[in-house]
Amino acid sequence: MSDQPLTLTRHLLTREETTTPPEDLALVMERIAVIAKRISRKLIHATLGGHLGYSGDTNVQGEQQKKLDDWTNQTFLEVFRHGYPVCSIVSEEMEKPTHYERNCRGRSYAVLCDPLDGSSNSDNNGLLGTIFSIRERARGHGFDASDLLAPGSRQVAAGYVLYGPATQLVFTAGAGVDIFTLDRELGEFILWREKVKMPRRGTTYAVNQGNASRWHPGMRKLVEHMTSRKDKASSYALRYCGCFAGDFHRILLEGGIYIYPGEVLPDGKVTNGKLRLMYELAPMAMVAEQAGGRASNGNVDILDLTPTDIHERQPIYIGSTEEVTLAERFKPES
Ligand code: AFP
Repeated sequence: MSDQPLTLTRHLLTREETTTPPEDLALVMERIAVIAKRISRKLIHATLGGHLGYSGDTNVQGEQQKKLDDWTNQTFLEVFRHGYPVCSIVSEEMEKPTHYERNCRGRSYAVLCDPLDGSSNSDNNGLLGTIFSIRERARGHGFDASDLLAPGSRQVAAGYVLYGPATQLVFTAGAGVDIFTLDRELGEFILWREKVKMPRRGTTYAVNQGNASRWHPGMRKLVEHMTSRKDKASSYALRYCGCFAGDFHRILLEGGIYIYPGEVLPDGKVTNGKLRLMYELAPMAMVAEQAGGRASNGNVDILDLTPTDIHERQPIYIGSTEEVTLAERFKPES
């Protein structure tokens, strides 16, 4: 490690390129870093501590909650209770935003999050993540989230934490993508890579191929195209771990594409897939674009979509420019 480890907070306070005041970003990210450290520590002790399995509750999406889903969501709420200048939390696990009036002074922000991404991996020691998006609240906003229903291009910052062999925090505030690794002895996120660039083309694709019988014909043709190359050098390998943050991280560093398409139901109705626009897709799209990659719903760039609901879902094609542009050519969603 370098003799002069650059911590997340110092890095944020000493850069000049963002339009959002660096002090605000540092205050918000200090809270997110505390949450990430708490989750990282909890996960290390989760197996022997009896924190695995289902809680018996379902979330707003009708999905069964794991004990860790609930715990990580509560951790967000506890830590941001004293989280000025963040006055609202929007989470996958809560139907409505939680609002902290005491933090609402002057310029204020909302944090939108998937507290534990890939939670089905929690019972098998697999990869897990936390995805976050930071948006500035409109002056005079109310208790609801209506002012937040704006395109992802309005995010002021976004990123994710990946709990793997190392805990890493990936962050962008619109001036490139930086990756920090948690030094457990120091208890600090230390800058590992600055202004990361995603390769223009990759050699892997990530998709739940078990759903293929419900894909649109265009989506099936796309995967057929990607897997039909005879020469090994230009063919794609399938890599899918069931944690968006984990699959995306590989693509950020090595290139390729992650896909979660819409599905055609037996009655012919078409779904928007599984992933949520505001706290899963928009933040990852901001990271992808800032690293030189792309994110599309098959027709429109993810960052141009205006959500109509905080829990809206959209199909996603995200990763290297070449693969996302190739995917769009197959019109996978029509
Ligand atoms: P959770 O955030 O509810 O755990 O869902 C994980 C996820 O949204 C994403 O991280 C995975 O890539 C995707 O779902 C996996 O879904 P399938 O099990 O349908 O492949």
